[in-house]
Amino acid sequence: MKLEEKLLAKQARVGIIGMGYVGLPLAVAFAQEGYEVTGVDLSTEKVGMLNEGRSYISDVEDRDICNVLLSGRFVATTDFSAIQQFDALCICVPTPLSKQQEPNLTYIESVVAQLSVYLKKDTLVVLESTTYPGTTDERIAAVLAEEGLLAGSDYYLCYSPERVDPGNQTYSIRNTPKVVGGTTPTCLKLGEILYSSICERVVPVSTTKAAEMSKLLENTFRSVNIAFINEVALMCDTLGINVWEVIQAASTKPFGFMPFYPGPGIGGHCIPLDPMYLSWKAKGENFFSRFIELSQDLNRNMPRYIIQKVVEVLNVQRKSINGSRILLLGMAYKPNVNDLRESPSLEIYELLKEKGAVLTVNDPVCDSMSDKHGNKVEIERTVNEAELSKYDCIVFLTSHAVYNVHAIADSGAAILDTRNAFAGLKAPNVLRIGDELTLEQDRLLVAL
Ligand code: SAJ
Repeated sequence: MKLEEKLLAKQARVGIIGMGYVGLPLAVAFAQEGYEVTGVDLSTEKVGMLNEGRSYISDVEDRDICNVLLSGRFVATTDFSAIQQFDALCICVPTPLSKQQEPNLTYIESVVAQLSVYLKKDTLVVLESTTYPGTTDERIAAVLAEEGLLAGSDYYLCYSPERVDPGNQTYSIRNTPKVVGGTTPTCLKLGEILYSSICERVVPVSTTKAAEMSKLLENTFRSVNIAFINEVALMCDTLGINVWEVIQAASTKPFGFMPFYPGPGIGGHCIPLDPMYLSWKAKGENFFSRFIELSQDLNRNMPRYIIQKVVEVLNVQRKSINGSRILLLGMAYKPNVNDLRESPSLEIYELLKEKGAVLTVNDPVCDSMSDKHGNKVEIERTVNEAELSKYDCIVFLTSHAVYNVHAIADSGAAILDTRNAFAGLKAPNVLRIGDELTLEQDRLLVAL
């Protein structure tokens, strides 16, 4: 049976390389659709958990894995030679940045090395990892061509960006449109057939570069707009205007405006990193993206702004950071996800620690944390509301749904709200970023 027929009949054997927040949901989706799926990962621990029906990804339930295991449609392995059995495979490995803020494609390169050994003829290969325009052509097609494997005739090659939004309860793989670019028209057609089985809408584009660029546009759009609203927050702080009120008012415009919100910085493995892939590639062609560099600078300096606000909150109480008891609420990079990667909360922790603060770290969703030296940091998993008044400052960093902001505000402790989570509460002891502090100082002093 030809590959196209196998894909249409869902008799193709599908391999997903990289069992992370992108690969695991994808593997489960294909298995639930009836394909025989093998998840390949370097981690024996992850593979072991998966084959025992246990998930380590917030958006994938244990029962989802158990069901596809029991149906015989899913198995996980660390053995990359399994590649030789696949009719189609999706590469969902990390694309981090180096210390010099340059693309680190070592994970992709090691998978391509395995492909050159095990790739079966006529297999469809799809790269999903977020990367700079040209990666699929230069780092997969060109490398395999040196081994005599020609994309479009010996195998088929596409790029299709992942659009996973961890914690999003509305959008899943099925109802999120899927962009696909192929190295040749036949490659594209096969990619469309594969993804049409699990996505309601597949969006074909002319080349793999266009698909790679579309993903970076999506994420750079977010990074630049978040940086802009962070700058507006600093401006409002200086002008004595409440930025949150201003955003709410601007959001009433039914067209031509899209709200973004200030915060303590940006985290996750996408928004802080992906724009640097684009600016690095552009720089290689002597194009310097000032927008991307500026937005990175603004976003990465927000933790220092938060420290400055903590100083102001303590100063009202005639206290210094050194020796003050400070509680950090929310270490995850965004609400309701067990993920600390690039979280600005981590930098705020380090900056306050350097200044001698006596820190308590709280996060009901994240189960473990290390400091920049790799030392384990105890995480308080619940909020002991009776004890909150002992803190000189509470810094609210991540709006986990389980936090009871009313009870936290009622503690009477000085609270620095970096997410406008306490909006609407008449609590003089709560001070917001991007708002006038001086007006609040008197009220805070009175409240304390
Ligand atoms: N953030 C703000 N202000 C905002 C929005 C976000 O400070 O107005 C911060 C968040 O707190 C977080 C960071 O930016 O620390 C990233 O936020 P995010 O919502 O983009 O979270 P991610 O990185 O998990 O999810 C993103 C996708 N998010 C959405 O589409 C809403 C999307 O940007 C990417 O498709 C996806 O990661 C990915 O994997 O590339």
